[in-house]
Amino acid sequence: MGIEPTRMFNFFKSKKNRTEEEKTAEREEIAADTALISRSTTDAPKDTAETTPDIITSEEIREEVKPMSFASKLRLGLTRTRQNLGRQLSGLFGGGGKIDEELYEELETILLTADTGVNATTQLLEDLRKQVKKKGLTDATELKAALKESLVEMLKPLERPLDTTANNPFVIMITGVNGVGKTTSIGKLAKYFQSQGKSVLLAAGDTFRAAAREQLIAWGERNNVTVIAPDAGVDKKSDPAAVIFDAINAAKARGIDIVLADTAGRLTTQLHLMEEIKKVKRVIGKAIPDAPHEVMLVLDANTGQNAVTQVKAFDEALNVTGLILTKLDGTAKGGVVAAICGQYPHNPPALRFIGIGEGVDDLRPFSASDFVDAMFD
Ligand SMILES: Nc1nc2c(ncn2[C@@H]2O[C@H](COP(=O)(O)OP(=O)(O)OP(=O)(O)O)[C@@H](O)[C@H]2O)c(=O)[nH]1
Ligand SMILES: [Mg+2]
Repeated sequence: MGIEPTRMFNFFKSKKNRTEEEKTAEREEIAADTALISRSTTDAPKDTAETTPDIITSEEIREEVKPMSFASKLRLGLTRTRQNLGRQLSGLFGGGGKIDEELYEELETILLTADTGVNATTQLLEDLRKQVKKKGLTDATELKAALKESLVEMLKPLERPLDTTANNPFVIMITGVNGVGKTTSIGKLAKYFQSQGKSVLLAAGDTFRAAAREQLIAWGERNNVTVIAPDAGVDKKSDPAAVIFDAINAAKARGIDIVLADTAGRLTTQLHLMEEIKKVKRVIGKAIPDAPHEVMLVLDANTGQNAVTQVKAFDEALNVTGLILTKLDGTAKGGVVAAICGQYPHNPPALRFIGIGEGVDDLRPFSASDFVDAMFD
């Protein structure tokens, strides 16, 4: 947005052709303002010398600037989930009392509001009832520990870290709906694999948005990683499958360990785009017969129950092997992790990583017990 040429001209003209009268008026105005400012500073109470200055010890400063551990960050990130769930559970269990049907019913409502989903909630309550019977629990205060135990047990099957050692290059195809954090997660993953001594190559397979290419190249530069991207000067949109195919061949030639292939965001209802992503997968298989070795679906924790629907639709189209759950920082919907288990009670897809911030280090392998600890007070 710029100033229109005519308006700009008038502005200069008016500045230049002001009368002496106008100039004097302006000088007086400025002088009045200055007097007001100096008066307000001289009139200020002189109590600054009498108050004791804040003393901050160097230890406190060091504590303040110390990089936070991932566990503390996870705890901080899940504050809203914890406040939502924890406060209600404390209200329910804290005062003690009998374990009766009314209590189970209230617990059911609390779990559902934390986006745990119907299936997972039913499963959790069943497990809790079993524990109460087996351990002979009688008081409500004992239920919190029991619920934590049930949750850890439920989430444990999600905890299956990604093993990339079986293939070289190991090809990871990233997919998901728009804006969930695919490209950001690729940047974080590049750093993660590099820290394990692995070489990484990025494939800019999101040829839909012009900015996507630049975004990935920026990540590549920051991490000192090669990015295979379509030529910026080409008008016609490049075929994402072809870009990723070239990237895999480049990785083979260079002896790279990991290929991270970005793709454009798409809604599961956009059938032509779902067909396109299936084609991307097929073409990857032409570069290396058993590739992609991981089809990673990125989910935004803020979408709550919708994330479960996305897992189902992408799994049907692509056979998803792993998940990344992003933006757990600042959401009250952390219970969605349990909802995913509820959808796949026997064999849930592996939750490989969780994202708890926009920084390059804000991605870590999922741990069920750390997660549940961070969810509760
Ligand atoms: N707070 C927070 N923000 C995140 C996290 N992961 C990604 N983001 C932000 O989410 C926004 C979208 O991220 P992208 O990586 O561009 O998402 P995308 O899925 O590649 O988007 P499209 O390519 O447009 O579909 C950016 O502002 C990221 O910084 C996270 O774990 N926490
Ligand atoms: Mg992207």
